[in-house]
Amino acid sequence: MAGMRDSSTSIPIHPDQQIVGACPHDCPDTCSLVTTVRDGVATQVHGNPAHPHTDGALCTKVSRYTERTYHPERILHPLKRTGPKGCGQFERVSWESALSDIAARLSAIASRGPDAAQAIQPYSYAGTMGLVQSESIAARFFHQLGASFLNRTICATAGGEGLAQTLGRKVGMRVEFFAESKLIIIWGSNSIASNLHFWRYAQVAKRNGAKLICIDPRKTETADKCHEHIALRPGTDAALALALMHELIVNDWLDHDYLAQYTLGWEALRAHALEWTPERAAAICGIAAEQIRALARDYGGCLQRGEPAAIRMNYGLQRVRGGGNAVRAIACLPALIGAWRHRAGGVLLSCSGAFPVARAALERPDLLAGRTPRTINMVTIGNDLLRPASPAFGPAIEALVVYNSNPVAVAPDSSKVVQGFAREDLFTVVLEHFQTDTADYADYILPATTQLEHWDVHLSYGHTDALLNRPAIAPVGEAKPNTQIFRELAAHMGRHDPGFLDPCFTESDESLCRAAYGSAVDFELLLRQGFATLPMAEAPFASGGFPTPSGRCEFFSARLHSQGQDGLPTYLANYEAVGSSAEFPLAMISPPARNFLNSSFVNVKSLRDIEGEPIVELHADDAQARAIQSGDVVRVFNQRGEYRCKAKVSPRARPGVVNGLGVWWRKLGLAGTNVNQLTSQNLTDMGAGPTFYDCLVEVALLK
Ligand SMILES: Nc1nc2c(c(=O)[nH]1)N[C@H]1C(S)=C(S)[C@@H](COP(=O)(O)OP(=O)(O)OC[C@H]3O[C@@H](n4cnc5c(=O)[nH]c(N)nc54)[C@H](O)[C@@H]3O)O[C@H]1N2
Ligand SMILES: Nc1nc2c(c(=O)[nH]1)N[C@H]1C(S)=C(S)[C@@H](COP(=O)(O)OP(=O)(O)OC[C@H]3O[C@@H](n4cnc5c(=O)[nH]c(N)nc54)[C@H](O)[C@@H]3O)O[C@H]1N2
Ligand SMILES: [Mo]
Repeated sequence: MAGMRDSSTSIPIHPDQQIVGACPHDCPDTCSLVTTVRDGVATQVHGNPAHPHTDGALCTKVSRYTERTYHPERILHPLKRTGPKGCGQFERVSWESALSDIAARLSAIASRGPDAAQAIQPYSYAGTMGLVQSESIAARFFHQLGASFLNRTICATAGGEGLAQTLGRKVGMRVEFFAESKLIIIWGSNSIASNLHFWRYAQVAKRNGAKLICIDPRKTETADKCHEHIALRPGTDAALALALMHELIVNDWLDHDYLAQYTLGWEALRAHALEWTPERAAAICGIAAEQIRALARDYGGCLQRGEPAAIRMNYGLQRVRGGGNAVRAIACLPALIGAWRHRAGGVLLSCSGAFPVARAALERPDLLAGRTPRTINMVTIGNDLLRPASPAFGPAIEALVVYNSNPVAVAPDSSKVVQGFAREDLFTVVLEHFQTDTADYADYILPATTQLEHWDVHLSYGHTDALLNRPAIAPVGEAKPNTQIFRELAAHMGRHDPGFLDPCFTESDESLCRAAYGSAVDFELLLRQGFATLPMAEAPFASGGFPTPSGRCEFFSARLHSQGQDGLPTYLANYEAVGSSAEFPLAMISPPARNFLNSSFVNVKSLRDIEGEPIVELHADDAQARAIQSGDVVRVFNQRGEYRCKAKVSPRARPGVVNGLGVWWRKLGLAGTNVNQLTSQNLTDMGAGPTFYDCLVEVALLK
């Protein structure tokens, strides 16, 4: 792009470059970014106006991206621990010394016997969603090593499995068509905070007369802007969905033709739903039966008027024991009224299943060469780090390599997690941008590049465009892309195991970017414009064609049934249901803070200033009963631990439910705690996911 001209002299000055990239964060929006670079320095990041979903707009967090990249606390060179674990004392070392020591330590473990490398555990999630900087060279590295697998469950597996068992995989409506819907049910999602670009489509629909209904225990900023808000108790969504079906059935607001042609198990579901009167569900959900009837009138009314009805689910509702079943129950609803017949009707939770990612080409599972290492669930890392060797478990975890994740802050049941990370006999390597709570426990911290500094390709779980990220600037300090760190670590491992000298460990990032989609996405188009829309039907299930074994929307899942589960979507009470404990009477949810992304950005001061302090929102009745006022420092506690924060008496909290917002860095919170001090390692009904929002607590003034 042409540089600016000084009007007095007409001499070009400071020609700015505009580099097109992609937002790497774990967010459904996956925006197309444009970074302005002057003299090798990124001066600004803004939303790409040429990308329809981004439409030139970014969230507050990512529009501050240069503040994060050039943060004075960026880790700029490898660090080696000098003090006790967790105290955060490190000294600068060279890459050569760090990598050769790490390779020697890992090789020593792996060389003890055929399955010994299982004592080495990778731990990663979606710090970057990039296909290349997440599991490409890293996966090859751990496959070659024979390290334990990691089941990456911490976010979405309950809902993902619920969708897979109902619609076939993570597929759904195309997000842009929400703009044409006449009824939008926003279910378990604070879209303004965490799915802003969907919200823009919902706003268009609203201006064109659509009704918006929000189903969420918390009166979020999204609920404020909807016509109606149903503030149910956490973990009761399946009961609500079944009662909604009940009303559709008794009023005969059903698309009988769609049900007959394109669904499986209707008679059984019908009988099951008829047991769910609005009164029965209302008592469980803690809402009025009339609200359920009104919801059914709105939803069934769309069928009667021939108007499209759409549901935007998000992952908030599946972080409870029955999360998979809840997603299943909701995913069934569009088929009852034939909403899928319209391109602006149906449901969307995630559309990531639409992307033809060549995972095997990136990850090379063939490097396992017949070995089948055990799998560790990332949600239970707290318990697993503390487990001794046993025939059932295998070896104790002796080495941990963490990248793209901050488990000490984000994993449930922090006291266990911290205890595990504090083990003096655990060798821990953390690839990071910052000295997070997790990095404090590392033996080595290795500096990783940010999105402005490396290549990548992306999918999205909230729209159907593939994106390319070009590096805008050179790596800051001595930082290296994750891929490069694993390439160099592999080269050092090659001294101990020649398998690491395979050419697959020298493949470049650009080559990996090309390999990620193979020929399924036009890479030249990605290079030219930064994004490429997947070819997809506008109304994918208008005439059935679900990617399930039967090709139908599976109300009844034979696969679930064969696993000993209920084959029909059903309501499962929370592990920690309201009323089940006299000691801990309040349900706590801990949804995202708008200006953080999980625990990312907590250390960006301008964003932390907007969030203020760690808070727990309480309803006035619950606050009054405990003589708590806004601004008081409180203890939120249960059998697992205690979290200190400030109380905020707020109409956003419903009676009996408190909201502990955001995953703060422990060391930036009060008394070195965050909300995961309270959450449990219990797993969801499907997908072995976390149950962050299935958690009973008590709140008291700090004496
Ligand atoms: N700003 C911001 N954006 C984010 C994130 C962030 O931390 N900050 N996180 C990102 C990540 S990792 C993800 S997975 C996505 C999606 O992440 P989600 O967690 O789905 O994000 P939200 O939509 O903000 O929050 C979920 C909503 O569900 C509500 N909720 C909690 N329990 C229940 C329940 O039992 N039933 C119902 N109906 N609702 C419930 C919460 O009050 C909250 O408003 O968002 C991403 N986007
Ligand atoms: N109580 C409670 N806990 C939760 C949630 C909740 O709602 N409530 N949400 C859960 C959810 S949905 C999720 S997805 C998880 C998220 O948990 P994580 O995936 O751990 O997400 P972040 O906390 O954002 O941490 C990501 C880290 O990766 C680093 N990173 C980013 N890019 C790169 C890179 O290119 N290379 C390297 N080496 N590092 C990089 C960042 O600096 C950051 O510290 O948290 C879960 N925890
Ligand atoms: Mo997530």
